[in-house]
Amino acid sequence: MLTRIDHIGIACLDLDTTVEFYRTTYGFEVYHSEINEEQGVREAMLRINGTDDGGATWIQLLEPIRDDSPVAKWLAKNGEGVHHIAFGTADVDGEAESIRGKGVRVLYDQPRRGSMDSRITFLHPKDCHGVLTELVTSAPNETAAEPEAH
Ligand code: CMX
Ligand code: CO
Repeated sequence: MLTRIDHIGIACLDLDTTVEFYRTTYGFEVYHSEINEEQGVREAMLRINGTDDGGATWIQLLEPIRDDSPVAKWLAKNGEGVHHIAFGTADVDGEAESIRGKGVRVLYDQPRRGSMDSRITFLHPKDCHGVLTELVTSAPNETAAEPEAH
């Protein structure tokens, strides 16, 4: 079962400037930031709200660290904006297999490491009415985090 919107992924040209916009305009704080080499991004996770399945909903701000990364390619074509949506589930493996069985291309054979030690996979946007869609199972202790100092 997919039980929440885990995050909205937003591609940006300058992570620090974009984080500052979200803080000063909306009051959202960064709870976590990291570089994910495999995905080719520097990212910040802004916690928006907890959810009734025990998880949370986030804004994921993404700045590319390599010109050949998916986010860099997308930015070059579209400019800044909403890059993907992610649904949360307790069982990313089972959901991915079930959705694959419905004829939707799942991009990874096995889920990979995502933000905050989550496990993630992606569905091809061309099979999802133009929306790059991520499936996420969070690490158990994810929501215990406090905002980062700034
Ligand atoms: N949303 C909607 N459509 C998208 C898209 C996106 N984010 N990215 C690409 N597309 C569309 C393109 O517009 C293009 O459509 P047209 O053929 O009509 O022009 C088509 O998909 C192919 O796009 P492309 O630019 O040629 O890009 P690639 O095929 O090389 O890669 C994809 C597309 C989805 C396979 C690649 O972006 C990918 O592997 N994404 C998953 C990984 C990822 O995005 N990581 C960053 C986030 C990490 C995280 O969330 O933690
Ligand atoms: Co994401």
